[in-house]
Amino acid sequence: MYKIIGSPLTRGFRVIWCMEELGLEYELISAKPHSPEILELNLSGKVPALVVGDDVIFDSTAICQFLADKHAKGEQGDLTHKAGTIARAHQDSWTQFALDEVDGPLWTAAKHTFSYPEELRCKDAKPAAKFEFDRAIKSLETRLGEKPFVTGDTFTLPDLILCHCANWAEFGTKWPIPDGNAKDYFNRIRQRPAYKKTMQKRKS
Ligand SMILES: N[C@@H](CCC(=O)N[C@@H](CS)C(=O)NCC(=O)O)C(=O)O
Repeated sequence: MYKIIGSPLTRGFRVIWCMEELGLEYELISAKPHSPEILELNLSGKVPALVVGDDVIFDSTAICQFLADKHAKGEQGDLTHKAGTIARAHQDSWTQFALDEVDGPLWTAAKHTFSYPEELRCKDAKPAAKFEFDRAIKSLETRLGEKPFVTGDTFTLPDLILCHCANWAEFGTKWPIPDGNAKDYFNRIRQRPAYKKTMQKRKS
């Protein structure tokens, strides 16, 4: 059985949600960053990690893509398009967008608010990161258009990562998403049963 190390209050949320979408069995070790449970596996102390047999995989997106590649049942469903297709190239492009342009500014803001030692925190970093985040949301609104999900009709991994980032922004950093198609898109995704199940774990 898969073992997830990392709390649902962290990017571990993405991995739990992914498991729920795929209907997989897993054990959750709800460990905080730099806790003994993660340091035993990852010297950087970063969560999440996935234990697969004798191996350990780091990085939430790599873990989720691995799980989707391994367990997707449909031709183009279950979180991922098939490797080597144009649809997958667009999906991977969206994944990079989510990480570079949406996760990136959120992480910068977090580092300069609580993660870095106080003497390294820069007071101008947060507004600059917010500028970058707002620009990314505008770009999402334009590129998404009327589509239900970023790659079209199918819910894929970048939708999951983008929605996790939207939660991080709205509920954590307190950066609102303006009314419009991006906000509607996030609210639609939040209706998914696997998302609701994951949210329950976050609260319990
Ligand atoms: N790219 C990694 C980032 C992992 C990461 O930075 N996790 C945070 C918690 S969400 C952490 O453990 N931070 C502790 C640190 O940076 O030292 C992923 O997606 O898993």
